[in-house]
Amino acid sequence: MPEPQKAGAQTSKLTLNRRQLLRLGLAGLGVAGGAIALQHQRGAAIAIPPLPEGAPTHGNGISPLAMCREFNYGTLKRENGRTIREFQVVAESTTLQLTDTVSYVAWDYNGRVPGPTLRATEGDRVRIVFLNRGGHAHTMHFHGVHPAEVDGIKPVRNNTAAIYEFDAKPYGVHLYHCHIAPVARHLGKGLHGMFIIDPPGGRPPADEIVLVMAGYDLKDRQRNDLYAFNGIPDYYHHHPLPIYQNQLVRLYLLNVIEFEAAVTFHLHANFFQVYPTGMTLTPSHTSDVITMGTAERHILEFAYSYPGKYMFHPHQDPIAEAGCMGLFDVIPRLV
Ligand SMILES: [Cu+2]
Repeated sequence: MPEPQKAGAQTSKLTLNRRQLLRLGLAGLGVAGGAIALQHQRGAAIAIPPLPEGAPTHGNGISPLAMCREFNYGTLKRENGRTIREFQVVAESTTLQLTDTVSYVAWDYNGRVPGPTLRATEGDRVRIVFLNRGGHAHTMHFHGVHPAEVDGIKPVRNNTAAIYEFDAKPYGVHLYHCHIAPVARHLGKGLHGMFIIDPPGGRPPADEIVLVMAGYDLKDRQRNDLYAFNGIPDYYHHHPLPIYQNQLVRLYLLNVIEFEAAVTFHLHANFFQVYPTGMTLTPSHTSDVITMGTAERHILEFAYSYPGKYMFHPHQDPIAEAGCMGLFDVIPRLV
């Protein structure tokens, strides 16, 4: 039975008991489906278009069409008079069918690339119970403000567990990733995901969508051969992402492409409002292209006036043409 590693002084009193570890150990892929809630709509008339039938999963266990609107709010627990938002994350290894001819052994969190979109509200006490079953040492390093002891740089050996516990702050769109060297390899093989901290009062209602841009260095030669939104190259190119005409879309956009100093994101036939790092409630500016370094992320908001299919992609066209290409399918909404 694996022994949990202490992630730091803050968590030194926390020990996974045998039953908890057993539950984690047996949960396996099932963890990916646990504690997942669909969007908070806060009572507003936000509608999500039905997804096309039969969208393939390519080994992720979840279609990127569904993944982009899936948020993991964890499980709320009450301990010593305090509410804890607890997440369970398992590092694994999963074979992804990246293209018709390329299958790839990814390293992943909860059986999917990118990992689950973890979501909390500023001020929440969050606890991430991390079990490493990936076959190599891995970690979870969160961006945000927290003590050094839970910064996720201490290796968690295969078949051991760690607990990261801290107060979620500040609000914004953040990320987590493995921090074992070479980080570009561990992160690039799939060990990355988005960490959204909502402002205490929330944000106005919108159709909320997550897009993570990543690259695949298939031959371990420090350069990417394929790129993707949400794990699978060209997925939204072949399976356009439906959104409703004239309805606000809130895009949580993260760039984790290694080996490129920066990439851009361009939206066709529209303009978006930019909320830098999601750390403001008012937009900084409006554009149809934004430049993002590795690990940079923003909230972009827009609505489409006209139905039809519209591309989104980096404006470095070779990157777009190597898989980082998608389409929004804007559907008229009958009211
Ligand atoms: Cu790792």
